[in-house]
Amino acid sequence: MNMTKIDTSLIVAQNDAHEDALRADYDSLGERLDRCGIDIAALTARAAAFGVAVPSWGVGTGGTRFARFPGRGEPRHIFDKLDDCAVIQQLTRATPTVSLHIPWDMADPADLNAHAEGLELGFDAMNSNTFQDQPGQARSYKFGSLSHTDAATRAQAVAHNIECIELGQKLGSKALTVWVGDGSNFPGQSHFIRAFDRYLEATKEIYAALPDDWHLLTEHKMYEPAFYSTVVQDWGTNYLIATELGDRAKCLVDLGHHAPNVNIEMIVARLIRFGKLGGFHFNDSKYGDDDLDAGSVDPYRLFLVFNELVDAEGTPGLDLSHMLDQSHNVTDPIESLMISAVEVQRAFVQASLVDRTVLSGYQTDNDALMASATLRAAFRTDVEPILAMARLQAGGAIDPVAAYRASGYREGVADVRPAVTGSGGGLV
Ligand code: LRH
Ligand code: MN
Ligand code: MN
Repeated sequence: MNMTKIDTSLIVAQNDAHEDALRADYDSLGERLDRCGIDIAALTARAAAFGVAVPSWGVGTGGTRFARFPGRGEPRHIFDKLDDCAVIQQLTRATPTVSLHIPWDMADPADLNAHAEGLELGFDAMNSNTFQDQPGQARSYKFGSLSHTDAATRAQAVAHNIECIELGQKLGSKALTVWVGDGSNFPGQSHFIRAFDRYLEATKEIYAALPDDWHLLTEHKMYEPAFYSTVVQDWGTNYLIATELGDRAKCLVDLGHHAPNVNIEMIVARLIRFGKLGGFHFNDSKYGDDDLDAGSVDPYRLFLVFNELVDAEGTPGLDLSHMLDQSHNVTDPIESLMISAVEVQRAFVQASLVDRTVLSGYQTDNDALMASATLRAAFRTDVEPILAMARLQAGGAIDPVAAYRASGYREGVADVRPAVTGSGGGLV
């Protein structure tokens, strides 16, 4: 059963209005790329094969610790969230999977599978949550989870992660992403070495429960919610964790989790070199973990990250989980996620244009100016016709936001999903 969320005839009608112009732009770009020895059809197929997972939590309006201003038709539960994710995939054809957050999305796996199958969606990495307390939970995470001083609290956090793996196995997931908020707010509050030892010991128990064909992705973050020290604060610590745990433990890089001005693309290259890059949470930021739409502030940085990834293609064992991780406070989350998925795909295609033989020659000759110009030439190329053609050929929309707005989907769900009033802060 295919539960199409947007009427396909509407997409066809919308595309009809744009198709002639797209074909003209596509042909013209094709000629230009051909002069550089690049086959536009092959590049379009490459774009079409690219996918980034949508975070289930991203389709609800986000918030800050000050306030949350819900929009119309907020998803009530994971099944509404999956419906919204299906719209994103139907129109962009770039988001075939959804990344769940447990327990926010806890439901019967048979129901989750049936609903996702009907929407032609799959499940990507599972995300555990030991940074909030849940109703009825025996021990509190106020002072940490996997690194907590209390053994029973650590055991509870380990058990939750194993539960996430077990649920994920029933959903066809192949990775567990572990992010903990553990840390301290005051100098002296926590013993750095002992806290990290406790974290390692607990995380090894999770790793022991990992199926052979799974990855354990640990996600570092410099600060927040702890403001003085964080147990898994940077890529160095993350690398140590992945190395201590074993081959199937890899580092997840969330673009918003670094100090301002940090050279993230270089971290990416280092992790690739030592076989420890596992995946991404894409978003953009200006100041910290802003969770802004991918590519909205610094698209060149996103391109530079993909430049490393494309350069490393074919590296044995490089098998990445690409996910978005964003909070949409002032936009319709479906629109933001569609635009973001396309921006990530755009960076991938632009990075695929880099002439690596030429670049390597400039690097060898220490021709800094021409090396950087080679990258910028790829970044400046407007690959929109390739992205739009990939969508058109796959049954998506040439202009996803326009098609979405014309469909009236948001108004339709607002009629059946009760209005939600604003609240204080929070992620959910
Ligand atoms: C932490 C984080 C992590 C969580 C998500 C909700 O800031 O990036 O990935 O699971 O946000
Ligand atoms: Mn994240
Ligand atoms: Mn984050």
